[in-house]
Amino acid sequence: MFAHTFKQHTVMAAATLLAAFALTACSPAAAQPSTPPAAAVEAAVVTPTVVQIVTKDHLFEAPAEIEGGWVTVKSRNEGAEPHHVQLAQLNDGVTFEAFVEALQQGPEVAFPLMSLAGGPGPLDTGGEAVVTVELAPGNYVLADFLPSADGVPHIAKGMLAPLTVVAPANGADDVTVALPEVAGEVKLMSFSFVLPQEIQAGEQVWKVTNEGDQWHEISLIKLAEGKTMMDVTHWMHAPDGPPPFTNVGGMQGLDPGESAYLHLDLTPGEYVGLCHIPDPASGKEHAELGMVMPFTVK
Ligand SMILES: [Cu+2]
Repeated sequence: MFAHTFKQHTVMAAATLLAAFALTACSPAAAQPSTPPAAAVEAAVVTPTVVQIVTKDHLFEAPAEIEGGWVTVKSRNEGAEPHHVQLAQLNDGVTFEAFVEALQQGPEVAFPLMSLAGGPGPLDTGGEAVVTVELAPGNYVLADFLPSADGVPHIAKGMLAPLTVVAPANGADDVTVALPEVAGEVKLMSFSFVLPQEIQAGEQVWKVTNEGDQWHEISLIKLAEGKTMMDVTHWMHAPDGPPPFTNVGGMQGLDPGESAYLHLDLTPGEYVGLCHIPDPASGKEHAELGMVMPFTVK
């Protein structure tokens, strides 16, 4: 996001400079018409790279290497269980092997080694989700932290994969990436959500920004007909029968200050936004600390 804004400023500054130069050059006499200065420095506009990821029980089908910058990540769940795709960048010098070793020592050892870059949220079988995230070149992992019915997280069942992000071949400095048109803004705070005031059904993109002081996400569930948030809470504590909701994606965890784009195609109904990330201080899920937000799609 910062890079994008900076680029716009650079282009504008260059255009101003060129315009000033053109005025000086032309002032003594009426010169012959020339190309408008703005056109001379206009950057090529490209759309984000698209990456398709398939989740199964329990593995990711994904490329091992992709080009970075703004990337549209699509996920499709071909597993029987719900899955999400968390993209996380490993700190400089941290290898995949070192990260796996750290995970075996516990999250308090592994988590400080990574920053969260978003990703498609939880989906039920057959579900599809799309997000657009900014990925700086580096070593990443794809991870699924959702637990199976036996309580074991998918990350421990094979859903942890290395991903190398390389600099874009077309040279990020020469292009402007066309970001999605935004229909609504979502703010992730410690510990609450700000959602668009009115949410209409249909295709739309939300810009999701973490304005909190720690990792946050927004998982979206759609309540089954006649079910309430109370039913969801009861089911989450003691699953009994089919869930009273469906998983419809969302934006996986983002670092504080980061933004990403969540592409949605919503049908009318009752929904809830949730953050399942644990609070380091209390160990509680953010949902328990207030990050539960019911909303209606008309
Ligand atoms: Cu949170």
